[in-house]
Amino acid sequence: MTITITAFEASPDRGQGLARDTRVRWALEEVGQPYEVRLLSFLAMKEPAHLALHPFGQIPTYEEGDLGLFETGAIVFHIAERHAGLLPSNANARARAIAWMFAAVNTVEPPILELATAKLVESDKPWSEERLLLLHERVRNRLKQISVRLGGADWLDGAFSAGDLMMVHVLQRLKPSGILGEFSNLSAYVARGEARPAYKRAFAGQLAVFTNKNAESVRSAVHEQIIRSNTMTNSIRTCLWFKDGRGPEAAAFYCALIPGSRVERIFRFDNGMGAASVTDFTLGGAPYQILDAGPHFDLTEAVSISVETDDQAESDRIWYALTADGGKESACGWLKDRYGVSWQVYPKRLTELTMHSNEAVSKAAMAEMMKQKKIDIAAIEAAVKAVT
Ligand SMILES: N[C@@H](CCC(=O)N[C@@H](CS)C(=O)NCC(=O)O)C(=O)O
Repeated sequence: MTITITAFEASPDRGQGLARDTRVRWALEEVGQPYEVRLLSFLAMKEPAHLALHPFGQIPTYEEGDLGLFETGAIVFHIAERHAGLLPSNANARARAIAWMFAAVNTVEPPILELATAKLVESDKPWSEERLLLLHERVRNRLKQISVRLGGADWLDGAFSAGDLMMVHVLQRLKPSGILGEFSNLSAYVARGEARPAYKRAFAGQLAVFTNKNAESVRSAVHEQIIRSNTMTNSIRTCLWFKDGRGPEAAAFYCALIPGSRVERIFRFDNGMGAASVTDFTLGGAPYQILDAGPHFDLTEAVSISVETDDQAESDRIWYALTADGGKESACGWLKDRYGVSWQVYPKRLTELTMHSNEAVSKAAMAEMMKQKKIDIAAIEAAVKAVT
């Protein structure tokens, strides 16, 4: 009977193997069962067809004939029960291996996920540093306990089992944090898991999805789904990539600041590394989107929001609000706001003068503008007057 599992069409971890289909792929590779993979977009995961299979609208799922399963613990357990290679035949050893599977998802994974989520979405909070210390300590304690139990052994309880498979995959998420590196036997344990041929095949399989689709589709998969949705009114938007979980907050701030703006909708999802979101909004009539989905890209001055205002007073109002609370003045009417987005803010008189048909006027206006940070239109008018 064909086995079909589901996985992210565009995994937010960009093929690092953290998405949980990797552990199911690994289990199937260990027991030598062929399988097919159905790739899902974030929105398809929340549609009725997938919800019938997975009540929480997540990946992975497992289908085999009439059987539909969700939860990686249950899926890997099912695979291990049906096929030799992942659970010992001795009844007590088998029960202990199953205990390690539960320990991985029930006792070890929750604090690790909490730490990852706190780093991703709470780092701007005033209490973040204190909370991160606490969460690090909680994770460190768990690792200490596993490290003591593992000691110098290769695996947690005798031969490699489904318990090790689950534990190694859970611990992998900690690799970038450096905490795992504090425990040399645990680092070696994870490396030992990753060196298994079955793991390598599973990793390559999930990486191929990312490589085939490339980074572009991480963004476009979400965007495509939004275009298809009924609530969409505009099909073209400038999309800004955020990575710190403050996308919805930024959109609300911009909309409160610029007349004729509104937040149209916020779509939140868990991208496997923590909370992510897509915020559609209209800024002074222009459609924008913020895709806030992890640390892959940085904002840059190469993309800026250009605001032409009626007069100096309106420019000043917007300028002061955008440069406040961590924003930064740049040159010639440019600034970077507290979220790292670049803006150009200038009264429309500046455009009239710098694009004037009289070259002496446009040159004088341009030369004066180049000296300024916030645009001072009176000084520019004076410079123009001096040459005409
Ligand atoms: N406890 C579940 C967790 C499943 C899970 O969190 N899946 C993530 C991907 S690794 C997901 O689908 N996230 C998207 C979402 O929740 O919307 C399991 O082990 O299967």
